[in-house]
Amino acid sequence: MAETIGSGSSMTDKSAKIFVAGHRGLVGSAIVRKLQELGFTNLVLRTHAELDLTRQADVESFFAQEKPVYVILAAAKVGGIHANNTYPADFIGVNLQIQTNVIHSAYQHGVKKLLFLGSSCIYPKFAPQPITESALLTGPLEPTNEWYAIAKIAGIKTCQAYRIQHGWDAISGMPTNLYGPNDNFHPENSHVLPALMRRFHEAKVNGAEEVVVWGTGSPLREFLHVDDLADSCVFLLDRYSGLEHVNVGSGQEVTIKELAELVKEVVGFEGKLGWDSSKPDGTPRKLMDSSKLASLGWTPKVSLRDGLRQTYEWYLENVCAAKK
Ligand code: GFB
Repeated sequence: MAETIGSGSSMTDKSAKIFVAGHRGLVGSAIVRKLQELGFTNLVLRTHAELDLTRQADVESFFAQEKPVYVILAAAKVGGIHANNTYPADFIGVNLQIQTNVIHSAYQHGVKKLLFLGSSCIYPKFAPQPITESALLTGPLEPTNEWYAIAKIAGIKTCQAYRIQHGWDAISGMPTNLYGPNDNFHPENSHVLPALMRRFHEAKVNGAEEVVVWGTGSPLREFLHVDDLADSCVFLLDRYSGLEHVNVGSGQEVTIKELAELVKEVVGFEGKLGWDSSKPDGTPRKLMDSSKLASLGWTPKVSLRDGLRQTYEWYLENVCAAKK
C-alpha cells in the first residue's frame, strides 16, 4: 500500500471512534489523557474484567459490535528484568494471544488504522549503538527478555504482513524504557525506575541506612516519559503510514548507578547505596536511534529530572495516599 510519511493530518474527525486497548496501564492511560486533551470525544475503553483480550471469540464480538475506526494496541503483559526472566510462558503466550486477536479482528471489522506498540528489547543484545530500526533480526536477543521480545517482533511482523497482503494500514512504534504515572511499582516485578522510587521512598520513611540496587550499576538505559510516548503515538497514527516500525526514544541515557543517584535525590533519601550483583544486569546498553521519528517532525519534551519529580509526586498522591 502507498506510504504517507510526515505529510498532513489524517485524523481530522475528533468524533472518530478510537479503541485504546490497555487503557488502565502506564502507556494506555497516557494515550487516553493525550487524546482527551486533543479533543477526541469517542474513545472506546474496556477493562480487563470487561474484555479479556486473550479470548479470541470475545475480541471478535467486541469489534463486530463497536467497529472502531482507529486502534491503539497498548495492552500487553509487561514487567521488568526479573518478571521477564521468571514468567517466560506468560510473556510470550499472553502477548502473542492479545496482539494476534486484536490485530486480526481489527482488520476483519474494517478498522482504518492500527498502531501496535513494542519495545526496545526487540533488538539484538549487542546491536550497534544507537540502535537503528534496521538492526531488527540481525543478531541474538538478550536472554532475560527474549520471550517478550519474540512476541513483540511477531507483532511488528504481523502488522507488516497484513499491510503487504491486504493493503491494511497497520503501523508499529518501538518505545524505549518508559516511566510515569500509573506505572507498576511492584518491588520485584516492576521496571527499575518505579522499583527504585518505591525502595528509596520506603527507606526514607522507615529511616533505613541503605538501599540495595540490583546488578552492577553499569548498564546504560534510555528513559522516556510516558506523556512524550503518548504524544508520539498520536503523531504516528496521524502522520505515519509505513511498513517499517519507528523507534521512539528520548536520547536521555544514564547508567543504572546514575539513575539510582537521581532517584535518591528526587525522593530525598540520605542513606547509602548498596549493590546486589547476584541480580542480572541484562542488556549492557540499548540507546535508540530516533532520527527517523525526528525527521518526521516529532521530538520529546520532558527531561528525565522533571519527569522523575512529576512521577514521584504522582506516586505520593496516588500510591502512598491510597494505602493510608
Ligand atoms: O528496568 P529493568 O527491569 O529492565 O532493568 P531492562 C534495568 C536495569 O536496572 C537492569 C537494574 O540492569 C537491572 O539489573 N536494576 C537495578 C533493577 N535495580 C533494579 C530493581 O530494583 N528492579 C529492576 N527491575 N531492575 C526490560 C525488559 O529490560 O525492559 C522488558 O525485561 C522491556 O522486556 C523493558 O523491554 C523495557 O531494561 O533490563
